[in-house]
Amino acid sequence: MKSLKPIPWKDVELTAGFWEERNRVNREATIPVGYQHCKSTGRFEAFKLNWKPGKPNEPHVFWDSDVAKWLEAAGLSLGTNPDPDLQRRADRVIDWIAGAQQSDGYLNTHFSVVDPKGRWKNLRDEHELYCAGHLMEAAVAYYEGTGKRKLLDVMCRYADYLCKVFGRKRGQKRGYPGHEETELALVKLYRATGVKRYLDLAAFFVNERGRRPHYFAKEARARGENKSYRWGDYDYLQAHLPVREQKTAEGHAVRAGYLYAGMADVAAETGDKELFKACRTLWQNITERRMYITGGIGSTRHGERFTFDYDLPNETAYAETCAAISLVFFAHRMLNAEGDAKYADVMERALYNNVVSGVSADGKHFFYDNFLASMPGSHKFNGQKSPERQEWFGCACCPTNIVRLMASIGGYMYSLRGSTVYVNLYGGSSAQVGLNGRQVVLQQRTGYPWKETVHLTVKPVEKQTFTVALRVPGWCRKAGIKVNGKTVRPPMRKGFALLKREWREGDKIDLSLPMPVERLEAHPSVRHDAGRVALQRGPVVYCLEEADNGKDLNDILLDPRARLSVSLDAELKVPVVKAHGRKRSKEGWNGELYRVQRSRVTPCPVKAVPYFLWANRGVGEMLVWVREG
Ligand code: FUB
Ligand code: ZN
Repeated sequence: MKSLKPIPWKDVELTAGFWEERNRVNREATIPVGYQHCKSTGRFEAFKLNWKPGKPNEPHVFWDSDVAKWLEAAGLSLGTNPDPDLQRRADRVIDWIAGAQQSDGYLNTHFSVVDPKGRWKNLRDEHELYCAGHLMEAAVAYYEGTGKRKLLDVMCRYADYLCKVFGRKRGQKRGYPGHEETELALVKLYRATGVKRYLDLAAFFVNERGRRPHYFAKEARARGENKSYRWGDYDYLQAHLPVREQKTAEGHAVRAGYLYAGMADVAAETGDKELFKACRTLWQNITERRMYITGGIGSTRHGERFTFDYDLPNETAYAETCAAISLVFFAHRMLNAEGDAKYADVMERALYNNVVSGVSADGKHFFYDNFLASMPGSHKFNGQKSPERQEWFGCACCPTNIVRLMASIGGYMYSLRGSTVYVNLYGGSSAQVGLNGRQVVLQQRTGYPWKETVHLTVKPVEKQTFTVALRVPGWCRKAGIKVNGKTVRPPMRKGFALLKREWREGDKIDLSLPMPVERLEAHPSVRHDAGRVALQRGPVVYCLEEADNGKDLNDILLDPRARLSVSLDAELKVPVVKAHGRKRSKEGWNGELYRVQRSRVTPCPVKAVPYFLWANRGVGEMLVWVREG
């Protein structure tokens, strides 16, 4: 079956509602904040290549990627919201980047000034190809957003150089990125330019990975290293086996997500069924055994990685913002490859929960790891001393990932295959779709994910027969659809309701997606969630916060029969969930640590708020999986 093509972000105007707001906050707050941080930390300056030993702001091995992701966001944003000031700043950054390119096409600040002899000596750890990939993505976004090709030309020169350095011919290196990213970026560059060797290089990187003799071992020997790799057999970087033989998602979660997205891209472009099968197997392992209810992946901060099936601790969850974003990338590619709404369900789960949790409501503060239970004082990592979003991080991968994702969110909403337009995500928007050479506008009006109804207006330039495929989310048990006021029962295919007819200007579709609050149970093998439930309404996972429920959230018991009511919260301006619960009391405990006598349990009100909004009202406890009883 032919794959779906996403409707580009540029052709989707966000008009109102959840994603319009997140995209606006991103534009007005996060992009400027990102610029300031890249400036004040010396990340921009690094491209001037004037750093000398002993000077501050030594260019770090992955600083280039932060600038690239900021620039990608700028390009995306300029494509939908022209802003001369932003364009001027971004153009200047591009001039600096272009000025840092070496005569052979190579471009990397760290290896140009800090470690010039180190070029390509340590692909395993040093992020050179990762940075190259992010710069390629920035170049494509900036070109597509502004029509300016200076950075695109720079990055094509760099990619041409990479095509000479890496490959199977004599004198070439049979290496591949230690931190994946370049694979998917090369496919983007190929799609933007039509230059086939970029796709070939992406396929080479994917197919070479994990082969024996092991490139990383050979490379380490050449560096004179004789101790074994600290992460063991290379599963940390998904190079323990050739990718087609990998059955479980292993290692560093961001790397894994980027690799799988790149594999899906290469499979889509080359028609490689075996590679796509490997993507499906890995997808299944993640979503059936290794993913948090929030769409987070990576269960431990030790190696920021996957651990083993059903190991999903809450208080020590890692669930890095970047990892959830990498899952969104993977899901989007699988959705378009298979036209199956189940992928969009996971994409939506990650977006509304783990991803948006990564940024504060004001767009200026960020989470790196996204716990599902939190006690103030218990998290000390990545500069995160308490469960509060931070202004920035020394390792700034997450804020810069958020900024580019939020700028491109419109690009995830619709897809096209032949004469079928797919609506993947709901949100106030207007999409321009070229159908059989004729223009069709599809407008959405909706208060989703808070409201249950979505109103679509179809506007073909002239009447035309085509199909509007509406995603019926997996969480929704009883969707209702009306066309021009009349109830219809269209056929379903892979989670999409197919509305085929001759559409005329102004035809209306009303979709209702009843979203009662539901108690979700985790698979019995998830030991951390035993005896607990999570509350979910529509795609949004809820949590308890100290601000509403006081301390000791683990002492709260939710009766399985308790009514869960939904009301609009005056302060948060979103629906919150309320119920009557019970709470264990500390009264009468006098210095004992253990005792026979049971604690008193008293009635208490329980209030749950959307998980992604947690920690916007000061520091306090938080809990997603609530005890039931
Ligand atoms: O290594 C580059 C980025 O920094 C990774 O993607 C993140 O997980 C963090 O380790
Ligand atoms: Zn990150």
